[in-house]
Amino acid sequence: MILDTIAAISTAVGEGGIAVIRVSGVEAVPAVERMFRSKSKLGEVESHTVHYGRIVDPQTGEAIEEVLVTVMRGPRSFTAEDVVEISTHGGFISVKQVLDLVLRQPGLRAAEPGEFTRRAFLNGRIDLTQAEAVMDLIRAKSDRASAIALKQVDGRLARMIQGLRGELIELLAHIEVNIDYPEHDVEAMTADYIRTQCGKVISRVDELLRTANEGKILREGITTAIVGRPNVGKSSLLNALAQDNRAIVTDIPGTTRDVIEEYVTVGGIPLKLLDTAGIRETLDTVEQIGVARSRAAIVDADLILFVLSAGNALHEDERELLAQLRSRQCIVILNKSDLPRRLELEQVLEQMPEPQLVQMSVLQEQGLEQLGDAIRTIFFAGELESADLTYVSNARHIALLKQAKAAAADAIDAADAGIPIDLIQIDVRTAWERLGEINGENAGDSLIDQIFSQFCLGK
Ligand SMILES: Nc1nc2c(ncn2[C@@H]2O[C@H](COP(=O)(O)OP(=O)(O)O)[C@@H](O)[C@H]2O)c(=O)[nH]1
Ligand SMILES: [Mg+2]
Repeated sequence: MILDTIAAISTAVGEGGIAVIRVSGVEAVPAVERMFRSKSKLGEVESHTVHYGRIVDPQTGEAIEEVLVTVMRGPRSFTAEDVVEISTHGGFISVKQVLDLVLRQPGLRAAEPGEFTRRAFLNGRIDLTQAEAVMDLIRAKSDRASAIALKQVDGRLARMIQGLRGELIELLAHIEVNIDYPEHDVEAMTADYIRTQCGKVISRVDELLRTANEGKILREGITTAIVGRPNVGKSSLLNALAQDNRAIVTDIPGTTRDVIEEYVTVGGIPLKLLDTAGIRETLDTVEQIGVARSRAAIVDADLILFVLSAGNALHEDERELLAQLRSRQCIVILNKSDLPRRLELEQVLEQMPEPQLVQMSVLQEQGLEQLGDAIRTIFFAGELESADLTYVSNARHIALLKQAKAAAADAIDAADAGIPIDLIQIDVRTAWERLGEINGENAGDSLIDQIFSQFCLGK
């Protein structure tokens, strides 16, 4: 049982149209009612209704804010407890004053980061995968990442994991009976049952794991470095993809000196795009540091967009870079294809035999779509899976799914080898426990602490 009532500012700190203070727990309604002057008596209003009024310090009678108060009674609320949300004018001071006043009420204390979501979990309204998805949703940097997170908030993965655990618990019960009443023919049946149930679990876990790679990409984005000689149009490309003048573009070689980072979506795929300093020999100290950072970005990137200018013959530096990039996920972009062609394609092919090649003119906004196609070809074999798929994208889930699968496979091997049922039971139980760590039914306090500590305050 959770007894205390918690409160925090749930909107981002800073100036804004409105700010929201969220209060959750048994004291939420009476505490806010004490400081709320309005036609409505909060203790008597219907759940899920909004009320206009003023927040007044009950001790001094001083009016502090003009607000809207929303009352959501448990269990139909975010935390499954009574929740009151006070919407104040945006800004910092008055929100803080209202919060301070709320926190002065008996039985109230400040919420810790993630504590509202944690209560939703502890009260059984959501499982751990759903709680983690709430965080993913907040952090999502692309439409797709957000759509995937929303499905998970909705409980898709939760239901799947529960289903798998259900299969295993049936099996465990069956084994239990068999251990208590050992008869030979039942034992043979049990070995068969182990094979079918564990087989089912393995194939469904495999299905989930198949989405892991794509899920991770769609969630976190592909780290993509734009590299090439100075003045080939790297910063122009970043700006075109970001639809913003994010990087400075000039015709002076060596304009970009630091790595510029921007999240963009190309052909439905989120990229974490890095614009880098043009790679060349230079005596300028600052530019030298920039070039070193470009080389470091190349090492870390999942994908490299190597930009060449069609209007220039291949430079020695480019020849070298191409050779280095041969074994990497790389797309060669032939930019400035609006200019008379001076670049000879054969020279590129000498260094990189089968490049993904995209002709482009950033200036004339040509070739950007083909770039999206090329990225899809590399990472998704051309097609994005239907948006309907349940993705696992969280590294924690992926690791646990693999462990559960390994335990289920051990159980089958043991059954095939004629190992006594009570020993096989251990493997089945391990698989069941690992799946329970995913949805939190079998997660220790320290794991739960660690997950919720990553949340922001007020969520
Ligand atoms: N003709 C032509 N010029 C371009 C194209 N893309 C970029 N530029 C020009 O090339 C110059 C260098 O561009 P910039 O993006 O700063 O190159 P960076 O040094 O590689 O980042 C600028 O004057 C751009 O306007 C293109 O497709 N065609
Ligand atoms: Mg640049």
